[in-house]
This record gives sequence, structure tokens and C-alpha cells, in this order.
Amino acid sequence: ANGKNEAAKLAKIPAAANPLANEPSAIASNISYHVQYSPHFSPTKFEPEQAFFATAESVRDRLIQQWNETYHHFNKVDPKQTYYLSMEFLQGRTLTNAIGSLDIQNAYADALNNLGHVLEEIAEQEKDAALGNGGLGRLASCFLDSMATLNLPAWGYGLRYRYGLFKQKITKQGQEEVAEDWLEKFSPWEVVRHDVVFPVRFFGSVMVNPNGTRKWVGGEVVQAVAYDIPIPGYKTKNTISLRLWDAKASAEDFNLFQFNDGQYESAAQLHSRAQQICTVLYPGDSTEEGKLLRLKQQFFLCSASLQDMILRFKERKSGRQWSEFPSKVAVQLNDTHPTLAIPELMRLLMDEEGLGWDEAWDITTRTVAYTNHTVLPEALEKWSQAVMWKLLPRHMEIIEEIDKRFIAMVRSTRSDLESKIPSMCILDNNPKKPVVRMANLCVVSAHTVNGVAQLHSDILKADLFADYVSLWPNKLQNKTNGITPRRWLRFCNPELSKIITKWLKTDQWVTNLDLLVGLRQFADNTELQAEWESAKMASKKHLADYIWRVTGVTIDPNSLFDIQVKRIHEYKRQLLNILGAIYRYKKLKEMSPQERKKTTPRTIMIGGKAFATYTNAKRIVKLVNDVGEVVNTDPEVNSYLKVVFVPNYNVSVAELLIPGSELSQHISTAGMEASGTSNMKFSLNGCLIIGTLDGANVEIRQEIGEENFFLFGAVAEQVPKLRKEREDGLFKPDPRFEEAKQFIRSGAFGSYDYNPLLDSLEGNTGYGRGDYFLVGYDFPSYLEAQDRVDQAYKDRKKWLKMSILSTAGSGKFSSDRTIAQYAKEIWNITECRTA
Ligand code: NBG
Repeated sequence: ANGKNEAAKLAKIPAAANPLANEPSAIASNISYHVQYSPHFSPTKFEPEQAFFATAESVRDRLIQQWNETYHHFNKVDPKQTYYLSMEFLQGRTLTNAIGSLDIQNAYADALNNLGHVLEEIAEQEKDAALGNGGLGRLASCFLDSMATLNLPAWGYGLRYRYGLFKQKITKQGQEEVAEDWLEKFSPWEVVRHDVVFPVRFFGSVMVNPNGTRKWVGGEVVQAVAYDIPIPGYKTKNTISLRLWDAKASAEDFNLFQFNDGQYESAAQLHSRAQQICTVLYPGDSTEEGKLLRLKQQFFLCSASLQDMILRFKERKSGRQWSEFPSKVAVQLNDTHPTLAIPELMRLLMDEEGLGWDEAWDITTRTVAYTNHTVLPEALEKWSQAVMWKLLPRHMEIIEEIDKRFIAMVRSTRSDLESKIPSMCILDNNPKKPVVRMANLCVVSAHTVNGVAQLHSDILKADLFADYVSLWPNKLQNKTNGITPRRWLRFCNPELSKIITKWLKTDQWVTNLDLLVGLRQFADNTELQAEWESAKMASKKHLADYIWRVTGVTIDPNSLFDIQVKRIHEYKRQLLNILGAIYRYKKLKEMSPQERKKTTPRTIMIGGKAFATYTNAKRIVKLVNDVGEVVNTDPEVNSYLKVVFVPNYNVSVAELLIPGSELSQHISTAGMEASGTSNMKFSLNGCLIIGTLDGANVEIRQEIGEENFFLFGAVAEQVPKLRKEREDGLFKPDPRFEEAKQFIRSGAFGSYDYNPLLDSLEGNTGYGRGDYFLVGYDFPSYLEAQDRVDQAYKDRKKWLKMSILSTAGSGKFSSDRTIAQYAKEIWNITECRTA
């Protein structure tokens, strides 16, 4: 950094607190102001870290101005407002996005230069806010960006986890998880609202009033405190909120008597129990304790958010009718995680506001909508009835009543569905393990249910929710996912963005992504192709530097950069990728030096986190690292092949990888990936896809053209039949598949015992699950598709054309399109622009 004499330089810049001035000198003095008057560090230092915090605070000043105006405007207009309830938001970094949205990058860059710093370096000081696991959480964050940019009256509600998603360290043993302390210093983006506090109860019992109404009493009460994060729209004044709840006990809960008696721990017992609620994202759920905590988190989010919405509904106009509620409030449940919003809204309306069942039910069902994000049975939440009765006795009463009324309704209106009732109803009373099926509760109670890509929604209709569709033919919709073009092209890939703007003669594509089709007419243009290639090369070099810094592996920017990054899961088939890489390595070893020279050099990068207790996923991480170790140090082949495991994949790493990618792998077993969203990000950045007909791949291929997509593998309808054949011993594996597995078993990649992992690809023996994910079945067609990739890459003009057409065809996958559809077709809300 050039920040050596920073403190001295800083002293020469007069501190001034005008947060809205746009000249670099005024911005510099605002940054200087924060160093002096919002000090978090000793006054003698102004190194990149201090500069980051002061810069962020100066940007925050501007955001607060717009944010307050937006808030006042919504209050005055009183529009119908959407509340997006999500247990996860994967925000990543904020600085670059914020100054980009405010359209003041250049002034900030100059201001920091005046102070002896470089904007890009300062931005890298920021820790990722990783309050999510993967696609579902990142989708929620992209949605917030679009809601703000489209000037929609909409907010996000989530939890303020003390520790976000773990940091992944790679050691000789494989993955190690380390707590991620994103709040270690503090977050410059959050504002605590000491006046926004709601009580949330747990445990206790139900009291029956003399008039027959019921009330939840006793148990323990925790306070929910609001922390707001501003979400600026792109080049608009509208700035919305992501409201995150933190838990605290109140002063009365501190037992001063016990403390004075020397019983320090029990004196603060309630305080420490309150603190646990927001300590970590997704506590491990293999123990009863862990399960209870997760359920507490879910209820905490739902209860605090609904109390807040109800208070706002009342405050915006006094004395209005409850029947107006659904025309002022839309609640979207991001997966089943916030399902408890349904019985909690019923409880608040009945027990706190005095409404009867019918009115409360009418309001609840017209308010709530539900998005399903997976068909994987292990991810469909089911809570033990016993645990629920203990933690939320009143809610269990309400759920029982909803179920009873649902069953009665089906019986009286659709006797043909009688045999389906046991699978459609909410409570599964299996005496071995009685559970509440959260997805069923959502479908029964929500006015609209949606899937996240066309294929996924079709599968929901035909399969998981088929019986409900026969009952309510219009309840199920599709809303194909999208990604924000701001973060995922405009800001992470400024080189390519500049070229796009130049050829389209407008930068309107940033908020109207369909304009990218305008690039199609230039796909063959050699001038554009040359510019395109040089932008890609610059990003590849940038990425190569990063890979060298974090892994010590040197990669060649002239090789094909082939990337697969996502959570490690057997259905996502990183194993198919690495087996392909192993097969490639073995063939390269067998070639003569002359033959090798004719191949297409490749760098295969794989990254992603494995859930801490998911053993096979962790074995896959270890295998990729072991293969890399051997391949990368093999002088015979390492100029033709490198295999790199990218550690600690997260949002900011994605922002580096995606611009530098040329091929990306989206190779899940057909029918299993609900949508995928990184496929959209890669494609938007001119990266070609090798993939199966799964999730949003289907629509991406349609949009960019079949000839620009490397397709392989079984299709979804075939999958059940193929699994059956496999079980029946009718599957004949391809010799290339056998060869790759045998190579690992021979110890080519070290002495670690990979047999349990490899056995999962065999018949029903040993650890094996009979290759449930069909790696063996798809292996030959995968290799053939990879051959087509190698051939295509040799033809530079053809490859560049395909790359340009990928970007040109990605307009549909803007989250602006997705959110506009939710707004119109589910929420019934309209623009509310702050003048
Ligand atoms: C994930 C799916 C992805 C999808 C995202 C966002 C869950 C439960 N589901 O395919 O696996 O892209 O949701 O919709 O995390």
C-alpha cells in the first residue's frame, strides 16, 4: 500500500462533516472527519484497515440520508409493502456495491488517492457478511438489490448471527472449519435501533380465559433488537432496509441477588441463553439441543418480524380495519425456514388482537406466500411434535386446528382425494416419530407457492405437490431465479462492462438486462472479439495472481480456465468432475510428448464448502486436493493440466473467479438442482457451460442457443428408471469409468482410504448406495462433452463468438425480471419512488 505516511498526509486534509459533497477533496475531508471523530483505532494510524472503516462510514452517511427519505416516503404514501423473511442473507462485501450504486466510484477513488490509498485495496479490507450457506441466501441478497433498484416498497428480515458461515481451511487432513468473526471489529453498515425492540416468548403454557379465548403465558421471554443495514438501489434515491434481529435479555432478567451471593453464572443464565440464539448460522442439528436452538432461531425471526409489521400497519394509519392487512402487507417465506410465521400471525391476530379464527385465517392466507427451493427429501423440514409442543405450545394448538380444518375441507369437497389425505395433511402422526411437515403447512396456508426454475416448478406440480395442484389448480407458480447484474457484472467485471457499454452505445443494460441481446449482431465482429478476448485475459491474469497467493500453485492464463464452485454435495457431482480430471490425467500420462502437445491445456478449479458433518462431501474435498498435489507437481503433464482446489469459496472469491472463467460446470443429476444461480453469473460473464438438463440450465440453454451449451447426461424423466436398473444389477459401467476409479484405488493420489467414497458409486454393497446420483451412467457422455469443449476451444473465433452469445443471451436472468414478476404476480405491489 502507498499508505505509509498516511497519518501525516491525513493531518493536512481538513476534517469536515459534509457527507453529501461530491468533489474528491470534500470526500477526503469527510473520510478524515471519520478518522478523527468516529474513532475506532488509535489516532496515529491510517493504514488500509483504518482507511476502510473511515471510508465505509463516510459512504454510510450518504446512504443514511437517502434511507431516511425513503422511509419517510413509504410512511407517507402507505403502499402495500413486501417483507421477505429469510433465515439467510449472503451479502458479501458492501463498499464497492454501495459507491457504485451511488455512482461516486471515481470521486471516492480520487479522494482515497489524495489520502495515500488505493480504492481497490481498501475495498479488499472488508470482511464478507456471510449470513447464509449458499444459493438460497445469495438469492435473498440479489432480491434485495433488485427491490431497491426497482423502487419497490419491500424489506428483508433476517437474523444477526454473531458468527456467519465458517471459514474453510485446507490442511493435509482436508477441510477444517474455523469460526468466521465478521463482527470482530464491527460492521460499519449496520445501525442499531434501540427503539425497535419486541419481546419473543419460548416454552410456557396456554391459559384459557373465562370467555374461552386463549393466551400463551410463562416460559422465558427474550428481547429482539433491530439492526438495520441500508440497501441502496442502483442510481436511484430509494434505499431499503435489511432488518436483522439480535437477541438480548432485559435487565430484570439479571439476578442481582444471586450475583451478590457469588453465583455469577446462574445470575446471568437468561442472558447467556438469550445470547445463544443469534450466535451462529445453522447450528449443527444432529443433537436434540442443536435442533431446539435452530427452531428457536426460526421462531425468533418470525415473531419479531410480524410484531414489527403489525406495529407499522397500525402506525401508518390509525384505527384501520384488520381486513385491510393483506392489502398492505405481503409476506414471502424463503423456503420453509420461516414457516412459523403462519401460526404466529394467527396467534397475534387471535390472542393479541382479539380476532376470530375465520377472520384471522382469511388475513393470514391472503398475506403469506411460500417459495420452495428444493425437492431433496432430507432438506424438507420436519419438526418433532414433542419439541414443538414444548417450545411453542400455543402454535401447536393452532397447527392442529389448521390441519383438522384442512382435512375436513378435503373430505367435504373432494372425496376422491380421501386416500391422499395422509400425505397431504400437516401432522404426520407416525407413532415412532410424530412430526410437523413444514412444507405441507406452507402449501395449505399460503395463497401462492412457487418453484425457482421452470423444470423445478414442473416437478413440484407433477410430483411433490401434485395432489395440492389437483385441489388448488392456480396456487402453484414458477418464478425462475435471477441474479443482480450490478454485483455480478457491472462491479465485478468493469473491463467487460466497459466493452458492453461501448458496443451497445448505452449503459442502460445495467438496469435493463434484456438490452444485452444487442450484442448478438456483433458476435462475429473481429474488433469486438479482440476486445472481448483481452478483457477475459486481464481477468484470467488477475485470477491467476489470486490463485498463486492463496494456494502457491502457478496457473497458466493461456490454458482453458474451467471452474466448478458451489457447496460440496453428492448431487452436485463434484465427484464426476474430479473423476473426469483423473481420467484426463491418466490419458495424458499415457501419451507421447508429441501427442500431448496437441491437447488443449486446462486448469480445473474446484471450490466449495462441505457441511461439517457430511463425511462424503469432506472426502471429495480431500480427493480434489490430493489429485492437485500429484498432477500439479508432475513435470510430464503439468503444462497441460492443473487441478486446483480454491479454498474458502464465498461471495468475494466468486467475484474474482467468475470474470476469469471460460468454462463452468453445472453437472447435477437431472431433477435435483432446483435452479442454480451461479450458472447465470458465469453465463452473464461470457463463460460457457458444460451441464445437464437441470434447474435453470434448461432455460439458459434455451436463451443462449443449444449450439452454445455443452450438454450431456440423463434427463430428469429417465432418472427413476435408471436408478431402478442400477438396483436390479442391469447397469453396465463404461470401462473408462472403471479405469478412473481403479486409478484412485491403486493409490495414485496417496494413501488416504478413498474406498468408502468410491464404493458409493458401486452397487448396493459396503458403504455403497448404488450410485444414487448416476455418476457412472453419465460418465461417458460427460467425457464426450468435454472432448467437444477441447475442440471448440482450439477454434478461437468460434469460442469467442459462443462467449459473446452467452452474455447476449443472459438478459432473462436478471433478478430485476424475477422480482418484477413476484411484485406483479404474487405480491401485488407497485413502484414507490422517492422523489
Ligand atoms: C437452493 C437450491 C438451488 C437454488 C437456490 C435458490 C436450498 C434449499 N435450495 O438450486 O439447491 O438455486 O436454492 O433458489 O438451499
